[in-house]
Amino acid sequence: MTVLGTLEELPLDYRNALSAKELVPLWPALRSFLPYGKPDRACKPMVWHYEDIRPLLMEAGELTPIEKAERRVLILANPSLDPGTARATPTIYLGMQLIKPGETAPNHRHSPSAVRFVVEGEGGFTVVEGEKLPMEKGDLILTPAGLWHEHGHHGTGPVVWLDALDLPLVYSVEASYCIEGKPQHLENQADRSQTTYRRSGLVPYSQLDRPAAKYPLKRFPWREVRAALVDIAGHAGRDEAIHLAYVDPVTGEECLPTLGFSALALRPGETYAPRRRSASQVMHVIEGAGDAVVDGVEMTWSDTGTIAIPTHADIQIRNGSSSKMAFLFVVDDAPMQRKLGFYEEF
Ligand code: GTQ
Repeated sequence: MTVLGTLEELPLDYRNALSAKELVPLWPALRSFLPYGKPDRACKPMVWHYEDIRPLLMEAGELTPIEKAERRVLILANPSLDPGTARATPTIYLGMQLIKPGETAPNHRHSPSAVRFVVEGEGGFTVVEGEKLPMEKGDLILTPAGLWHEHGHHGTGPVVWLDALDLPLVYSVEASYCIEGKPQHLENQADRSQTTYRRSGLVPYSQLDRPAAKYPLKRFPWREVRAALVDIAGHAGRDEAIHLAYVDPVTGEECLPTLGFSALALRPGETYAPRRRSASQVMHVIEGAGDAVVDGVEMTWSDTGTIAIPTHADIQIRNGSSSKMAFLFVVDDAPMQRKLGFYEEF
C-alpha cells in the first residue's frame, strides 16, 4: 500500500497559497475518500422496539392536531448519523406515522419517493393519483416520486404505519421539495391489486401492445405475500433463504428506482446469514421474535420492531421460536446502487 504524504509535510507557505485559491491537495485525504477494501461507515446498527415508539406516538396524537402536523410522524433517527438529517441509514428515512379516525393527511406530492408499511389498525387508506388504496396490516403501499398522495381513516382506533423514503438521498443532492394540492377525485372502489393485477404472471392482455403506465401496482396486500412465503417455505431446501422481492408486475423490475422492498420468512429456529452486500437496509418485523448480530452488535427483536443495517454489514438474524415462522419486511438501497453501477455482494 502506498505511503501517502501528509499535509504537515508540505511547506506552510505552499499550504497557505493553496488555501488562498480554494484548493486542497488530494493525497493527504485520499484514504478517507477511498479507504482500502471496505468503506468506513459512520452508520451503526440500531434497533427500535415498537413498545418504546407506540406510547410516544399516541401522545403526539394528543399533543398535536393533524392540522398542525400535516403528517404526524416520529422519525426513527439513527444516533450514529446526525439526528438533524433524519436518517436510519445513509439513504433511508424511516418514520412512524399515526392517523386517528376521521383525520386526513392532506394531498401533496414531492420529489422523494415513499412507501408505507402498515403496522396496526384498520380503516386507514392512501389515495395515490385518484386510486384509493386500503391499508391493512402488513400491506405495502407505494407513493413514488412526484405522484399526488393523501391519507385518510374511516375506521375506529388508531392506524399506524412505517414510512420509508429515499429522502436522505434526494435531500443530499439538494433536490427535495413538496407541493400541496386540493383533495383528489377518487376514481375507484377496489384498488388495482384486487382488479387489474390480481395474480403474479398475469397482466391485462392489452398491455402486450400498449405499455402500462409507470407504477402500475401501488398496493401489495400482505395476506397474499404471507401466503406465498408460507407455501414456498413448504418446498424450499433448508439452506435456501425464503426471500421474495416486490416488483413491478409488468416489467418485473424493482418497484421504485431508488429503494427495494422484499419480504423474508425465517423458519422455526432458522438463522439468516446472507453474504455481505454493499446496500444499506432496514428490516421491520411483521411477526415473530428473535435475536441478531449485526457487525458484532447484539440485539433482540420482536413484532413491529425495526432494525437499521449499515452498508457492507455482517448479518446474522435468528428466529427465536422453535415452532413458529417469523416474517420480516426489508427495505434496501440496492436499486439505486445497481443503477449507479456499484452494487456488490461478497
Ligand atoms: O405521508 O407523505 O414520514 O411526505 C415524511 C414525509 C411521510 C407522507 C413522512 C411525507 C410523508
